[in-house]
Amino acid sequence: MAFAEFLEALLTPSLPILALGILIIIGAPLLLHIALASSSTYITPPTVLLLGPLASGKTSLLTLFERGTPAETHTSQSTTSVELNASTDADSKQSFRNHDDTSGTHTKFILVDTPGHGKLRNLAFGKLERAETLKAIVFVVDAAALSEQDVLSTTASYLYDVLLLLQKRASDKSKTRKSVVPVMIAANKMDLFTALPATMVRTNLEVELTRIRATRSKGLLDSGVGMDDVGSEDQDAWLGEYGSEKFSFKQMQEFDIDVDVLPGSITGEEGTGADKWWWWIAQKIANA
Ligand SMILES: Nc1nc2c(ncn2[C@@H]2O[C@H](COP(=O)(O)OP(=O)(O)OP(=O)(O)O)[C@@H](O)[C@H]2O)c(=O)[nH]1
Ligand SMILES: [Mg+2]
Repeated sequence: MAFAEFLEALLTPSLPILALGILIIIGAPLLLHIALASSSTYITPPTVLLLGPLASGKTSLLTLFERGTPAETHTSQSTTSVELNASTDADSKQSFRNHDDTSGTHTKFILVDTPGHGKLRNLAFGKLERAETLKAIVFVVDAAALSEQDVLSTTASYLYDVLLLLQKRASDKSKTRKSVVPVMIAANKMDLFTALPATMVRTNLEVELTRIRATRSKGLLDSGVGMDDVGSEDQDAWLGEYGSEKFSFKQMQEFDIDVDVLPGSITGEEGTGADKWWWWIAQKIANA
């Protein structure tokens, strides 16, 4: 009886059988862990971060994408996240209104709203620095108020900090795997007649960013650091092409950071003015 013999051999204490037993006991959970960790359901979805100054429309945009209609908002004091589905199918009429329709290929992503108030900026930067899965940044600006100098300067200085952080991260040589994050400047409130066209939003921001860059680098020169140190310190705080006279968003391509300015609106015309933004987001997360 071969079977009985086999059974007997298996049950007799011996070194190879013992070794096999230990191997199974240790190996099985290990294999299970590897199998689970590599399955896609355990990967966190890509994150898209909403940044921008006070009352530019970040929360309104999040609500519009989430519910399909804009709602009353109050100034935000904390970050909020929602899970959404985007599709890049050409036939699925590229609108955020279709995100419940999960036919076709959809990419799940997390949209994160941040407070715009200067005192709560650390919350936004915390998200920016920690989000491992960050795939895109939507920087919302109020195009209708951007002709006012104080709005322009707060908006631009916030944007400067964001772009500088991305630039530093991109030029950080210690990181082998660089994640490049594209930026969309959403020129919001185009429904208002005071709104500047997107090209003006772009140039006004570029002019203001140039001015901020000059002021900040001058501050460093005046701070009394040794002449030799100035070069590198100065270069670290300098946004875009070092030494260039004027800043332009194109200079960010040097660091693989694409900056697009897209016009739109959340209220008015039933919010169809946000489709372009939705399409931009869908493409960025699909290519990620
Ligand atoms: N006319 C017009 N008003 C808008 C538009 N989008 C947002 N608003 C209004 O702008 C105001 C501020 O919008 P919020 O979404 O609360 O702005 P926020 O960026 O979240 O502001 P904070 O949370 O304070 O940083 C609200 O009264 C909105 O109704 C738009 O496209 N057109
Ligand atoms: Mg808000």
